[in-house]
Amino acid sequence: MSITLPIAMAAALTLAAPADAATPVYPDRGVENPAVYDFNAVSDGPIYAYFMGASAGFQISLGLKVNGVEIAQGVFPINGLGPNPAIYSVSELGMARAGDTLEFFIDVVGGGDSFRLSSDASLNAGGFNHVYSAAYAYDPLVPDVPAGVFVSFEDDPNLGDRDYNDLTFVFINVATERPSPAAVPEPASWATMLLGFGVAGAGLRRCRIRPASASA
Ligand SMILES: [Ca+2]
Ligand SMILES: [Ca+2]
Repeated sequence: MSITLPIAMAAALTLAAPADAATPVYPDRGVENPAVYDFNAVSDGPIYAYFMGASAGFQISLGLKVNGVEIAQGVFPINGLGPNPAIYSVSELGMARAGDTLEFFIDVVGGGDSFRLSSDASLNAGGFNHVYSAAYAYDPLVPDVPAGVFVSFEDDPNLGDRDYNDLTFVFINVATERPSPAAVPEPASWATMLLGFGVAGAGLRRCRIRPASASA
């Protein structure tokens, strides 16, 4: 795609990611994605969603459940539910703690029906898998979006074309696998870490004290 595209043509493509960006693409179009993802929070803090584009005719928005509790819905509405979001724009979906179970979902209005499709296939009609996920590496062509977890949705309730590109995001502070028990630090590592925290804490205390003594 050339950068000399007429402005009108470029404007019509604003919801689609540029072809030269390093956005993952579902490799087996036409086949249900067999991969199952265990989405969970990496650390205590906010979950961010970057909007990476849409290829959908339905009205769709994004939502999130943390440990089964809905904390966001109606985010990034497209196709008439609200003003279409700017590509690569970001939204804070809410807070989670390390290891919390995350369920992303889309609410869809279209085809004379409205329904919710979850990243947890067991919650979907027919048990269909409606998401594809892959690691997203930082792309210098897309400087607004940090490295994270790419997730794209298939919005057809019966899976339809299985292109898994109908609504696409990069999520931050999200992992697709729980850390294995083997990844828990050994006691010696804990001791080192705690020592590190102690040093960091002492540093923080010094930082807090310094302005007070300077102003005295
Ligand atoms: Ca599709
Ligand atoms: Ca599509």
